[in-house]
Amino acid sequence: MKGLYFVTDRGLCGDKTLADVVLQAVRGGAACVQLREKDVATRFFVEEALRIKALLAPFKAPLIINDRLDVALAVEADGVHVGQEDMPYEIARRLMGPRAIIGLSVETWEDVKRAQELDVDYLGVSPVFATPTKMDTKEPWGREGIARIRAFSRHPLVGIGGLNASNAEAVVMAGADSVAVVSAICAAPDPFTASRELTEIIRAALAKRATG
Ligand code: TZP
Ligand code: MG
Repeated sequence: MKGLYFVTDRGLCGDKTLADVVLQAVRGGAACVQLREKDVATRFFVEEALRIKALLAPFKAPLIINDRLDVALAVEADGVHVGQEDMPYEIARRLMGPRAIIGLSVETWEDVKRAQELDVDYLGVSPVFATPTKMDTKEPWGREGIARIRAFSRHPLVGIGGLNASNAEAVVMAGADSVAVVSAICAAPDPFTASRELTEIIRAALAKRATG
């Protein structure tokens, strides 16, 4: 998991359709899309996931479903992202198979320690900064938290929470391999340009980190 990771929120898309925002995000360079739906019926979730999957097919970006393993299996998504209260990793792996991308949110140092025994594909460091997009979060990790996890963990790190063009470089330099954003793309007046700008910032920071 590397680069820009786009997480959807249909409530933040304004007059734009979610599918259009996803398309602009991947055109702009997003390396991965997580479909995150909190308030839709299962039938609609499955249908939307199939639409987004078809839309992503020409791009290399994998489709990851937030939380709902049933939906991920139903649409044969590339992966699933689970939180600490969601389906246990081992069961998600058994059901999704060895090739699926499985991400796990870590909110505390205990979570990070426990995750070392799991072959998750990445840790979602949540939240990096406090954000109005998700209010029920624990203490933000900050850049120091990312650096501390980077020094300890064997997993790729995806930072999420309050990330945008003004702090993406610093978060990568602190050790994130990927920067996940919701509002920085969904609520942007031009999601394509926002995605392109973020993609370029992250690419440059990863190159700088690799050589520096
Ligand atoms: N998990 C932790 S913070 C967050 C999620 C889904 C929301 C991030 O939203 P934004 O708008 O990128 O701060
Ligand atoms: Mg969850």
